Amino acid sequence: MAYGGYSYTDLKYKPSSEEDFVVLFWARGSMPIEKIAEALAAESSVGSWTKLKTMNSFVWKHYRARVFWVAKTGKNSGLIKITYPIEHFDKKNVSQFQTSILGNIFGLKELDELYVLDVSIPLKYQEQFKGPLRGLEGIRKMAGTKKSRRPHVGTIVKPKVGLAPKEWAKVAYESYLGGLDLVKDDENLADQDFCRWKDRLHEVVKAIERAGKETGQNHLYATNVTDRHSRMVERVEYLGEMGLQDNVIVMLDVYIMGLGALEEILDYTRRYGFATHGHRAGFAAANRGSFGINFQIYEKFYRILGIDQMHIGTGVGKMEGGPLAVKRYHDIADQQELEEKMYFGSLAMEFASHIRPMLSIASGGLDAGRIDALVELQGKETNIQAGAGVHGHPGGTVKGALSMRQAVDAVMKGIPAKEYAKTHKELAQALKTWGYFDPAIVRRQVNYEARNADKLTKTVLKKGRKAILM
Ligand code: CAP
Ligand code: MG
Repeated sequence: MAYGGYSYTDLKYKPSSEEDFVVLFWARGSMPIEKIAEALAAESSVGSWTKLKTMNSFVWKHYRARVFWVAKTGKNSGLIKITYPIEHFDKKNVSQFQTSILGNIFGLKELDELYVLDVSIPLKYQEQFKGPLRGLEGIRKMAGTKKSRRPHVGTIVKPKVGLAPKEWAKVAYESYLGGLDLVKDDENLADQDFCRWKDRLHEVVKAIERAGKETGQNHLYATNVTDRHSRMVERVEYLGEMGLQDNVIVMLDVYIMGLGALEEILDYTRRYGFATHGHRAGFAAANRGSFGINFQIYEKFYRILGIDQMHIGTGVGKMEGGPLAVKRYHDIADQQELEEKMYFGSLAMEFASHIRPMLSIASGGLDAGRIDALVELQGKETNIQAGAGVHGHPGGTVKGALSMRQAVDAVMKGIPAKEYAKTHKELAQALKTWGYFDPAIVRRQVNYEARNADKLTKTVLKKGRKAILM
C-alpha cells in the first residue's frame, strides 16, 4: 500500500543492531494502518504526500525508511516498526535525529493517535558519544558505598523556592546530619534574587564540611546550573576552579534544555571532571497523551550523552508511571542489554560497552515507609530521594533524614521497616504519619510480569496502546 507514490514496506527486511535504527510506533487514524505506516515512513525519511520528480534510485536505496513489521489491532490502528539506515542521520547531531523521527509526523492530519514508544539506537551511532563520565560506580565511589552497596539516600530542600542561602544551607546541613548522602536543588531553583546560585553554593560547601566531621560521610550536593548555555558554562567553570569534583554534582533540567544543549554542556562537565544529575521535569507532557513520546527514548539519549544519575520515577510515589514501567526505566539506566518487551512498548537494544550504567534516582512523593516497596521493585542500585518526606517529618529535617537512613539500614539487614520501627523512633514516626507501602503489592506485580510475559505480549498485540503498561 503506497503513500505519496512509493511503498516503504519491506516485511522481509532484518535490521542490523550495528547500523540500523528501529522505531516502534502506536498509531490510529482515518486510513488503513498499513497506509499510516507508509505515511510515517515517508514523512520521517525521504518522501512526502505525492510522487517526486526529484527522487532517484540512490536516495531510495540508501536513505529511505522501511516498514518491516505491522501488528494490526483494528482496520485503522496498530503497532508499527520502522527502521532507518544510519546514513539517514547527521553525525553527532541529536537535533537532526529528533526532527526526523519525532518531528513532522505528529502533525499528519489523518492521525488521531500517534505515540512513539521506543527507539533502538544502533551501536555505530552510539560510538559518537561518550556516555557517563563516572556513572553508577563513580557516584558510589564519591559517596563511599562501593563496598556496602546500600541504596543512596537523598533529599530536595523544600520549600522548592524561597529560602535564602543561609536558610537553605541549614536545611542541607540538617539533612546531612541525619545521614543523607545527597542534597539537591529543586528543579525550579536556580539563581533567583532571594537565593543567588553562588551564595547558596558557598553556604552548602561549609555545611558539607561541618556535617562530614560529625557523620564521617562524604556528602554530595547536586547544584542546579540550568540556564542559557553561556551561564551554565560559567557555573561549571566556577565549580571547577573551586575544585569541588568530589562533593558537587552538576544538576541539569535535561528535558527542558533539550538534547543538543545537554550534549554541549556535558563537554564542559566532562572537561572539569564533574558527575551530572539529570532532572526530567516536563517530560511527562509528551509521555502521557494520545500523541506522545515515551520517556524511555529520552532516557537512552541521556545515558548515551553522559548523564551519571538520572530521575526515572518510583512506581510507588506521587508521579505517574506504574511500578513495572518504572522497573523498565531502571533497566535502561543500568543494564547493557535490553530485551524486547512489547507490553512496555519496549524494543531490544544493546548499549555499547563504553556507555557506562547510570545510577537511577527514585524521587517524587517518597518517604521512609515506601523504601521497602521501592527496593522490592528497583533493587539496591539506586538513589532514594524524598523532599516533603524528609522536611515534613513531625520531628523536622534531622529526624526526617534519620527515618530515611533507618529504612535503608533496615533493608540492608533484611528487616521489614515495620519491624525495625519498633526500635527506631524516627522511622516509627514516619510510618505513623504517612503509613507503610506494603512491598507485597509490588512483589505480586513483578511476579505477575515474570509469569505472564507471553500473555501480556499477546494482549498488547490484540488491543494496542491501551494494554501497554505505563
Ligand atoms: C520530589 C521532587 C522531584 C520529583 C520529580 C518534586 O519532591 O523534588 O522534582 O521527584 O519527579 O518537586 O516533586 P517530593 P520525577 O519528594 O517532595 O515529592 O523524579 O518523577 O522526575
Ligand atoms: Mg523537584
